[in-house]
Amino acid sequence: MNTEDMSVNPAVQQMAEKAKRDDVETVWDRYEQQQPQCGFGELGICCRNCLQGPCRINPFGEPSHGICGISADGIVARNFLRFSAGGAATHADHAFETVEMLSKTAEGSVPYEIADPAKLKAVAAKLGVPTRGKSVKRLAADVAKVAFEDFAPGKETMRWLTANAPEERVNVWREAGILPKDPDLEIRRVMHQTSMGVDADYTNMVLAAMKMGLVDAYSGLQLGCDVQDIVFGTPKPVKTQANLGVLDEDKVNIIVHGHVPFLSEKIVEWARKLEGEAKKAGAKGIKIAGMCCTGNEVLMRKGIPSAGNFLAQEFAIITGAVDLMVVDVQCVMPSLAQVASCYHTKLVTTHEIGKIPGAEHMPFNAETADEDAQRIVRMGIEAYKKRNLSRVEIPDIRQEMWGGFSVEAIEEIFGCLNSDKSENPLKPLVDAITSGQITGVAAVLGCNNTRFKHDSMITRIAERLLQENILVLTGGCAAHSLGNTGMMCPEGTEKYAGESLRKVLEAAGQAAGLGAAVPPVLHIGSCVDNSRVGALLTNLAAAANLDIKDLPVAASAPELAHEKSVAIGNWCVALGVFTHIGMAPFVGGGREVTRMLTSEMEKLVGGKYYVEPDPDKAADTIIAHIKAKRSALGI
Ligand code: NFS
Ligand code: SF4
Repeated sequence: MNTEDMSVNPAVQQMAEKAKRDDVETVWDRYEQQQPQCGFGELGICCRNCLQGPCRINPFGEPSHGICGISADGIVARNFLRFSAGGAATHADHAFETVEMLSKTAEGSVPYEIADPAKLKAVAAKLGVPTRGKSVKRLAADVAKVAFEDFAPGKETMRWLTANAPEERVNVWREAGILPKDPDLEIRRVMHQTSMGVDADYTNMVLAAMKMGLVDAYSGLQLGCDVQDIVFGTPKPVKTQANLGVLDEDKVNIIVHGHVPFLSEKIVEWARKLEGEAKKAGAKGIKIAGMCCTGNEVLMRKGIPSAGNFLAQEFAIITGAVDLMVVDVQCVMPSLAQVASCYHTKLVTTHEIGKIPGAEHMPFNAETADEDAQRIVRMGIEAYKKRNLSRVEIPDIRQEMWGGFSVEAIEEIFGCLNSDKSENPLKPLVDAITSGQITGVAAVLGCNNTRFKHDSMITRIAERLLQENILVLTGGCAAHSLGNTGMMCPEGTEKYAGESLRKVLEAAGQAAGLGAAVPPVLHIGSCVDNSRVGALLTNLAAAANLDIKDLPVAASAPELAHEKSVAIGNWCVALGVFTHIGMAPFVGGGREVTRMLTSEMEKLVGGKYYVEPDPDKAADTIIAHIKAKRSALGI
């Protein structure tokens, strides 16, 4: 494959050339080896849920049923539901880990502190946990207890759901029968429901998939994000840099990759403390760069530069300048061990469920977080000494990028435009939308996927939306893509935003004392932080006195790949949001399932999926949707 066809990012293209010269196999070589990919799988009409299979359906005739008698729609819905449960499980498990950490932090048995007592109080207040007269640690323990109860049986639904979702939505979900009881029960139930000889009713299973979206959102995203803000701080606007050029030839380069920030925060801390040792080893210091969602976490709170996203991970190592890459869970390519073995790079796995043959496994424990992080940073310094300078080539490409746009930060910034400070802080944003200065709000989120030229869909769609004066929120891998293009800094406002959007962003930047315009694409964080999109839409709807489903807003995961992105998509639909995805999540072989997801759901919950692999067509439709919502509101 031509390197220009792999990515729109010139730094990745340059490294793809180097990979060829260095004779390193990459994701794109394996992609080609997989062609043509199985058509049955792509349509979602193969089943191996029992040992009589695998069964597959002929989309054009016979066989039209599996051996047990299940229909194409039944198989498709069952696969889609299991896929959604996979996503919900990863986020719920991630969040559970953060709650364990919060509880241990409150006990004082781990070397972490509550960085944001104000957020702790705000979370407690929204849960109805009394705060008065309690010490920070006592309150943290009480909040952790409520969180643990959310995983336990015996209630109508999770407290994190009722505390965060608008009441109107909770009623809609109850009515539709998709209100989840607790994450562990619901995920277990889906495994049961989708086993052979249980559910054959596609409607029932599509609804259960929506329920998985709510599990994902409120026992995963919102819970994880709240706890991480409490322990590490709620993000505030921060300026940093993006792209492979952030790696530093003169320093020990350590990349933090994965998802759970407890490890990466400690690595950042110890990299600073061990600078002296790096200097003794002949380096000018230690450079930490972030990858994927862990990268977003440390970018949002610590201003750590972004090295890249999912499809850039191998190419970072191919620079020959990465001394150590440390990973935990999710979206870590097993191929990293192979790529690292072609250079001096040390690959370290740290999580008991995320081991990779060929990598060094160094268990990371909360109790010994400081010792573990020190050891890992020192391993990086050791590896630096073995760096082969003749193999080093760092693309001279980096871009200013801003992050840190939590809902709190967004409200603070736009609230500065209020002349009466007692007004709702989102009123200026609502006014700008009502007057048409801002056409609407769209969240461009999600992964990379080898089905698309790396970052091409994400960047083109965002560019088109900005031209139409639509304010863009981003997170996950999409944030790295848009950061690299320069859409996430004040110059991006000048270059990419439509005129009336630009004026609002300039005024807000000035009023808030940022010293520059607010970027037109706001970085809300990792994929767990997608809860911030839900929270912002909830607050916007409240400020406008409307339901979310009536707002001129949309969501898009143009290059979705992971099961998580589908679980999140299901939540967006259930929230009442028009949700674009770049490909059908293996449901094309079920005509009725497809119809439900892309049309029927709208009648039930107000949102629906829209599938379109062409970025310009997708942008046209998203823009038309937002404009139609405006007309319906008479604005
Ligand atoms: Ni989100 Fe983060 Fe990226 Fe997709 Fe993976 S890193 S949690 S799943 S690939 S955006
Ligand atoms: Fe075939 Fe039914 Fe078994 Fe699936 S569950 S493999 S369709 S017999």
